[in-house]
Amino acid sequence: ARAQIGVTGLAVMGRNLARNFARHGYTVAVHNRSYAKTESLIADAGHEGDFVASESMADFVASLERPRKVVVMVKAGAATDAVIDELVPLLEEGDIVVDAGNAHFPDTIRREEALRAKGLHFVGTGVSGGEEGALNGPSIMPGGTRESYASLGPILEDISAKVDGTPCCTYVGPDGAGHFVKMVHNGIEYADMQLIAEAYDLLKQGLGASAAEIGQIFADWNTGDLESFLIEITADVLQHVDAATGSAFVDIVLDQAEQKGTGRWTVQNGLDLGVPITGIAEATFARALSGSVPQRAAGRAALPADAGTWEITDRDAFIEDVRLALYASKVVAYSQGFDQIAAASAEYGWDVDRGAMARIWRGGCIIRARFLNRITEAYERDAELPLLLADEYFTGAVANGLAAWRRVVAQAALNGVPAPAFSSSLAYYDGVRAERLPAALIQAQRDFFGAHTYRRTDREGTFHTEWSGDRAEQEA
Ligand code: NBP
Repeated sequence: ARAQIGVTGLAVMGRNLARNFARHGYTVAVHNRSYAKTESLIADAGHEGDFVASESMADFVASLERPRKVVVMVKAGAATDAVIDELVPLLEEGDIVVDAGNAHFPDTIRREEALRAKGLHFVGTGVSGGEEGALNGPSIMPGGTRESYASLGPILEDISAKVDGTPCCTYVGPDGAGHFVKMVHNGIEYADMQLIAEAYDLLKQGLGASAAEIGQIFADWNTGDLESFLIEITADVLQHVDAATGSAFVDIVLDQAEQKGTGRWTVQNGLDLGVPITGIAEATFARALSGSVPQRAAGRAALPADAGTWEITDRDAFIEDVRLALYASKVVAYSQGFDQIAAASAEYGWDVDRGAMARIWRGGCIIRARFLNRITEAYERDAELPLLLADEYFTGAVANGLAAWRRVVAQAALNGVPAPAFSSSLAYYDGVRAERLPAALIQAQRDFFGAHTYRRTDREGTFHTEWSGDRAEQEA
């Protein structure tokens, strides 16, 4: 037994993670259900480091130093359970099983409990950054016990992305916390992508600009507050020309967005916890609308094009308005996502450090961005910050763009351009800062038809009005 870490599941992600470990000087045990992938890894990358290849799971486990550290990188769901079932009888007390796939956090809670009962550590770990990140340094979000992190953490930190010398990996919290945070990361990614897509559409329709021209605008934006991986690749994609037709690449791609499900999980959990993650929800529904083919055909045929026509006199001012609206909407989407982490942390007893999450997302992952530093700083000022938007930096940043944000949302509505994430973010902003909400009327209605009771602004207690009788009020 000489390998310090093992990886089972050698499709794109596992293969690249194994190479990343090896390139950092670790002896890596490698295994895959079908041996061909193991052989191909050794043939292609065997020279990059010290690999111990095994055809059987038993040999793979035997090749690991104790306490064994086994990274499982297979398709999330039933495959993960199948691999765990095969592994567990071969392991001994104190060994660590790391699930680095995209598991749904309730599954991770279940698996952690089952393995803990057998004296094993189960570390549900979010890994972001796609295949490129897995090879060159991903953002890593490990859950599980602090005890397991003591020996596993330094290895994961070693292979993670680094920003200013700081690893993009830290202990997240017990059982499902790591996979939960990865799920919210993906939800925020959905919101960020949708906001960028809406900004592109507004520039396209408002200015009649070409994809390449808009690509140049995004490239300019990437030198300021919006600097991020997603803005950078957007500029790149928009400037790409399709070889077959000579058209802008984006113009030949079918406009039906797909999803693998992490956005849906995030929204479902937002509903479960009662956290208004409207940006993520709108982004998920926008993908669903894009894929609603018969509905779109019926809508195009039957719904009149009544909208106005754009009249933009100052091109540069409009571009700056869209940039400010994008930044403000993005702040809202992130604020909502961090709210969801806080709510889940309280609900499931995880004690997640939100500032640390922003820190480990600065590199390696899809939502890496300059602006995450601002989030870390906000939670350094106040670790219990109830609303990220209310931090002094973000209030300033949003106030600076507020008039522009309102103009952009209004123009989108007047000109019939769907901007669900821009407009719902603005509605959230106005809702969360409102002195008084019409929720008072909702409560009155609920008491009227269902005797659901209400509280009063002027005294303590719960009350019900006899709506069908004399309308006297009783204390409930
Ligand atoms: P896939 O998600 O495509 O899974 C393929 C791997 O799962 C192969 O090694 C396959 O073995 C193995 N596998 C399956 Br399928 N069923 C199995 C079973 N019953 N028993 C044992 N092994 C089984 O691979 P991936 O794209 O590398 O992703 C791996 C994980 O990483 C997933 O959970 C994914 O959600 C997550 N993730 C992916 C990305 C990304 O950018 N792709 C990013 C972040 C996280 P075989 O070779 O024998 O068929």
